Amino acid sequence: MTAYELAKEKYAKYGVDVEAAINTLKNAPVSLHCWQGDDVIGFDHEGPLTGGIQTTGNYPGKATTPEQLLADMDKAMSLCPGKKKLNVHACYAIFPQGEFVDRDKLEPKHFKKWVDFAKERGMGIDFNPTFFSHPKVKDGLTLSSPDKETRDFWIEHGKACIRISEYFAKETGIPCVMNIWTGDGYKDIPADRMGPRQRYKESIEAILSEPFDKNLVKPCVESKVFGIGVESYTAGSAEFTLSFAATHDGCLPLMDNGHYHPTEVVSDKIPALLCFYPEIALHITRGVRWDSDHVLLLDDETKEIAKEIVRNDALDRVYMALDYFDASINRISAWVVGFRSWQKALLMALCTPNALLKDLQDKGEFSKLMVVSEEVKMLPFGEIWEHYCETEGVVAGAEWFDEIVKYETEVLAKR
Ligand code: RNT
Ligand code: ZN
Repeated sequence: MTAYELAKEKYAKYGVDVEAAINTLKNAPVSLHCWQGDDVIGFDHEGPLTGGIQTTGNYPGKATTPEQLLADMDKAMSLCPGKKKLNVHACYAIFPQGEFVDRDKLEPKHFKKWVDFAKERGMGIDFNPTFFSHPKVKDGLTLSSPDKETRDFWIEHGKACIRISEYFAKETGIPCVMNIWTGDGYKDIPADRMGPRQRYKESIEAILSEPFDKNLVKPCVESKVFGIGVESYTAGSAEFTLSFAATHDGCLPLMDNGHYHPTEVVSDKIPALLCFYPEIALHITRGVRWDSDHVLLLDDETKEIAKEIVRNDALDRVYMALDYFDASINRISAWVVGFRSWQKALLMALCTPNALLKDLQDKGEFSKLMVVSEEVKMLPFGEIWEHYCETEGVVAGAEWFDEIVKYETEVLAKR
């Protein structure tokens, strides 16, 4: 008997079907964010990243052209098991030499290279209007600005992004999740908290008035508790976005687990939302003390988030996307560590005897529930992970990093 077969038997004793778990995971898409590859810069402007988010670090070799970024993503994905989807920001438009249009005038053709890339690999694409790093961000505000011209520019951008999202969905045959996040807010105590939110609401409504097929485009609103430079107030707070999504048909709430007070956990919010929303979306990240967007690891809350999706049978109701950006380490390894960590968390959740544990809870057998929960943690998960990686054609151990070192020497170091 192989080590894998022995491990599988141990799981079976708890009623867990490991093969079924692996097959389920193979069909659950996870969106890989293009912006880890170039520190959230994109191709449509020269300047730095501004607007309530920040990268730190200056590790050499970052991608500065579409060709480099696509090659780097390819490398990262080749080292990850599981089903992938691309997550693209509008600032990653690819213009032919010498051509440029501003964000309110973007068209599907500016993303054709992304579509070609995705189609060749059988992947879908998620999309994000980019409401930051742009001169039209006025006093830190976009869709909630008191200035009508500013709002109108960004509404036009949002509408253009809906058209592009629909194009992605039609081309790939896979629905496109389009996430609206802005850094709109104030550094210091606002004199008016409702005005900006009222304008934000009307602006998002104007964007969503662009006609689209709800089966193809899944617009989301992402909340945030604060951002760099907007520490005192954000227009798109948790209550704002949740209420917006609840009252606008076809609009999903998106929770980024870096966007809450440090003792709040998204794992507990997922089942609450699933009682009301047919579908929700997530940005999976790791905050260290604050919304620091560190690389995702297999830590307790990551495992807990995966558990809530899996044990509520909601893999087809929760759109999962990674969202972090570390410029201080090899960016490709950052992608891979995060993606693999999330795969591990999902596989662990799928290999947990969820039905048994729920039953113990419902019967009020809390002593046994605690005992079994703790013993289950000792099951030989490593063997299952190794087998899963093998069937996906990627290495299970840390040797994948050798590939990164090779790529760094042969490709990144020459940039
Ligand atoms: C920022 C939000 C947002 C961004 C991306 C780049 O705090 O998390 O999702 O990270 O849109
Ligand atoms: Zn996010």
